[in-house]
Amino acid sequence: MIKKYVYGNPFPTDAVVKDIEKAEDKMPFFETDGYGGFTYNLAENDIVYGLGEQIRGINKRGWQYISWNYDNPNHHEDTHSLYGAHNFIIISGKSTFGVFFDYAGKIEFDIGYTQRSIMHIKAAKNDLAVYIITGKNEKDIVRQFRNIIGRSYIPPLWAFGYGQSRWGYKDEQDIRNVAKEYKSAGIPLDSIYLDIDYMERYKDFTVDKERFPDLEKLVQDMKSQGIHLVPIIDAGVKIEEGYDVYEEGVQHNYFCKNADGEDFVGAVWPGRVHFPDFLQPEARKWFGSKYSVLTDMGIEGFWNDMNEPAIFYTEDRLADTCAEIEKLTSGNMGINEYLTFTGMVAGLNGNIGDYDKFYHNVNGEMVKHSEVHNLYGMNMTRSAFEALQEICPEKRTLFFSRSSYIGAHRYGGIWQGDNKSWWSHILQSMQQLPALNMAGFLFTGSDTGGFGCDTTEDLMLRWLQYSLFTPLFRNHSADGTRRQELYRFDNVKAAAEMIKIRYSLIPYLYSEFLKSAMNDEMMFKPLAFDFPDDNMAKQVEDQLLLGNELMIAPIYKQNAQGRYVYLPEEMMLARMKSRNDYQTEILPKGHHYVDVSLDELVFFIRSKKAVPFDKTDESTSKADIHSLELLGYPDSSYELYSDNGYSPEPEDSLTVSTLYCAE
Ligand code: MIG
Repeated sequence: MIKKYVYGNPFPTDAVVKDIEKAEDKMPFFETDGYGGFTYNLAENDIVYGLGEQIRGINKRGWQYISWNYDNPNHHEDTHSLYGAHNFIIISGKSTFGVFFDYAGKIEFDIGYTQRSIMHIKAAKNDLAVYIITGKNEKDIVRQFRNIIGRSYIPPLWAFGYGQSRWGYKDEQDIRNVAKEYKSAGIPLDSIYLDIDYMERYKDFTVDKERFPDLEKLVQDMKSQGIHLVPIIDAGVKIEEGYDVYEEGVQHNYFCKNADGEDFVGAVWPGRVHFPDFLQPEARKWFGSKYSVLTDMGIEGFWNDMNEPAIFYTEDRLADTCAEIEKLTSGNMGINEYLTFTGMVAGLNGNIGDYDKFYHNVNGEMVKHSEVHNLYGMNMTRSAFEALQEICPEKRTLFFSRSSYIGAHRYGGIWQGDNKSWWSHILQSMQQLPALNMAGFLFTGSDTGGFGCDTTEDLMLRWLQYSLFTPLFRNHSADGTRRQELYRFDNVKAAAEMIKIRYSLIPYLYSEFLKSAMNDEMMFKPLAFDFPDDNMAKQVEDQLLLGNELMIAPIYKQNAQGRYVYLPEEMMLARMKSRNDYQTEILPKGHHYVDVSLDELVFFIRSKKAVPFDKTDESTSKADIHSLELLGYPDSSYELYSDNGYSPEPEDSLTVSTLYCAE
């Protein structure tokens, strides 16, 4: 059952798409203070799940989280905000229920941080809707919630292939080289990503003619090798006379305004920019229509970046800072002046005060950005998704975004933002998955190998052994870091085998993805969601159930030769060096130490189950369900969902077939 409680005058977020009548009774579970504060007393063993893309564990207890979409490439345990705002949690324990705080501005979740047994949620203003969801269990609560927020985005099948990306590919030759090297190393590849350098001076919807003289031909050449090019689109629009996007935006008032009604100026990669006012339906339509510049060249997928929006600096703050610095440096600089000076410079990027300085035009009313901040990225992807439904109505387009709010899951996927080549970020990504699925985000994954910092071969192999299970499977890294295309490592053979295993698993991953999207289920679940009476399962933070058949337990520690795994039931361990060379072994319920060498993938098939496995597939364009075998328990069966991989509605081409395990 879902009940909606309304406080004040909430800004419509469009997160919820079903009509739910406002409840008039007193909200259960929470004490409310009338100022946007909600308090719940946690019992000693209550678990709090959710918050989507937030840092820390699957169980969110013991930290404070702030939903304020934020570009933080240096995030770690101490961070409070990341790129997305996903204000849905489930409290599981003494009472089990779900709660969604539908609020477009800043909202804080103190989950047993200030006081261990108290959860306090505080919205910046008392203008929000709160949904309380009760049900049979956690999965039932998730299903009900997902039902009211609308079906999750389903990407084209090719988006399940392996992708190579790097910030730093400068020209056509770089791209052709990546394709060539992957081919000669015998590693399948379905996509190459174009980062900001394909653009002319970082201007959206332009192509640098010197570095990419004929993008259309490049797109075609790549496609003939089964490779899709996926360009990036940034939120900020460069201020430059003669640039159509800039001029049209100014002319039609499609950009965010400052308090004086002028187009607001920030600075990001292109230098000085305006930010499209994605809250205006007309502006969304206009910006979205621009994607046709690239789809006309044969492009079928995009990633949307910098849409928190990230702001390196604003002109006024820069001017103030410079003036202040002049004063600070004029005399003999003492230590206090020095600290003020460094603080001011560091404080330019992503300064929270800057988000008070611009406005959206919402039906003629100027709404301060900070009050609706968390909706910006969502509406950028919405703009693209809705426009592409008109531009290419016959097929799905790949989209994923960096910033998001619940509701954005209907328009595209998200990647988990700028991580680092740190072992802890494998675990961090895993822990985000179930919470993201709760919030509707199914198409997601991390920058495999790590974005910032220098990767190592062993980190890459272990990361592949985790990421090969995630729907979005992309190797991405930052300019200036160690190169990490798979063909650069000594043990390219092991990496190649991992990628091939991914292709063998795509029929399963895609099938479970479709089931999750169509039935409002989670593709990745904490163990306790399927084993609610198992107290040990509740404590497992580094293993996940994948679909209804698998459990994954990746290695995320350097130099580990294996790891401890908890099996909540008897399971079949599958151990693979390659898809043609594997062993299986049945292990009883309980704790096990499992050896896993660096070139080996280990995963678990749940009791009496099996998964489809394709030993030959090397590209999503050639997937053939007739070559599927079942891997798992004898006499088991699997219900396979498949479709043509591109129709906007999966129902239009869905086949459900039951596969039986031979012996
Ligand atoms: O300020 O486009 O998260 O994936 O490579 C950095 C360059 C801007 C941030 C994205 C990252 C991308 C990078 N971008």
